[in-house]
Amino acid sequence: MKKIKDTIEKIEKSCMQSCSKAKTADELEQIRVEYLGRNGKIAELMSTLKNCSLEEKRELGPLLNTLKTLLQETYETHKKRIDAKSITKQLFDVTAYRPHQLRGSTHIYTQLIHELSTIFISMGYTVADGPEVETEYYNFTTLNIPEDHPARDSHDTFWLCSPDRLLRTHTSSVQAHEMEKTTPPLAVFAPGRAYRSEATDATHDFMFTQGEILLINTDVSISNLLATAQEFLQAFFGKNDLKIRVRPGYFPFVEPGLEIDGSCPFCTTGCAICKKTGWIELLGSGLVHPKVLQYSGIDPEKYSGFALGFGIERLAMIKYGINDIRLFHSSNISFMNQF
Ligand code: FA5
Repeated sequence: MKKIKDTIEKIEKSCMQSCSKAKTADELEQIRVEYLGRNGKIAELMSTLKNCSLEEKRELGPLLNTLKTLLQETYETHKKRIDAKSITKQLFDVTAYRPHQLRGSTHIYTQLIHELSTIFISMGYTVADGPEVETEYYNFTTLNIPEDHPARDSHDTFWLCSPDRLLRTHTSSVQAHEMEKTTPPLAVFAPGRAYRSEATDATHDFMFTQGEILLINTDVSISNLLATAQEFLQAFFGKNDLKIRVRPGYFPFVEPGLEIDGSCPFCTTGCAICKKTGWIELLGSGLVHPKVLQYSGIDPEKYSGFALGFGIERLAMIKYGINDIRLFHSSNISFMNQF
């Protein structure tokens, strides 16, 4: 009897030690078989009971049952420990990294907006944001495009089901929001998405990004506008000798309205990009119309300003030689990997 009790104690100790040393599921399984298996140490002890007296059986039986339950629980606890470790290893195995796997990076849209923001911030502008779901008032009316004005038709607007709501057709809609928020002087760069219900082709998309520049102060003149346009284009194309030229343009919210072309950044005598003209159409611009200032409560007798707008994809297409605007949101990995 004493011998059996000693054996019970020894088995308990050695099984628990072995379980806590086990590192793999296989090692633990071997321990389970050794102690709890059909021919294991517990079964062996149970079989010795048949040679004991009834009294001994009454005392040893419950002891053996307690031992069996304890070892079973010890085994379960260590199984959970080993399983959890192997899952963690699968999730965080740093050795799983192999060279040449695809790595994430910022999208070209993000890179362009960051690059443009850096240029304008260095020129003293702040970066502004505005809603893409807009009202007629901010997208058209405050920009001197009243109802029934033919300029509304040229914008191919996506009207939403909610009354008076549309997807903004240009980032000029940010102008009035900014003028209402801040008293002049004011200098903002507003990049963001614009939407037009147009058939798509290599240079037109139904969703594209624009950048809008608005500067309001006392005594703002066309010279300020032209100097800003030239400095911006030189910084963006990385060409200190890039020149600009001006043509008349019509936008109801500026007077006079100007189209600004840049000298071709790729040639001096004419190439395929500038269609052999040496010039590329780059920006729409002009001095802010007095009515636009009045809509936002700014006195046009005291303040003047200029606004300038451009298609961000179109500028990037010229800079990087991209031949189809639809690539920008195509999820085409070979295209994305170039940037
Ligand atoms: C405007 O949107 C004016 N808000 C720009 C402006 C701002 C003028 C401030 C004066 C003062 P426009 O419709 O021309 O103008 O568009 C400006 C630029 O957006 C275009 O030159 C072109 O680069 C880009 N753009 C216009 N429509 C699309 C389109 N469907 N897909 C891609 N880019 C487009």
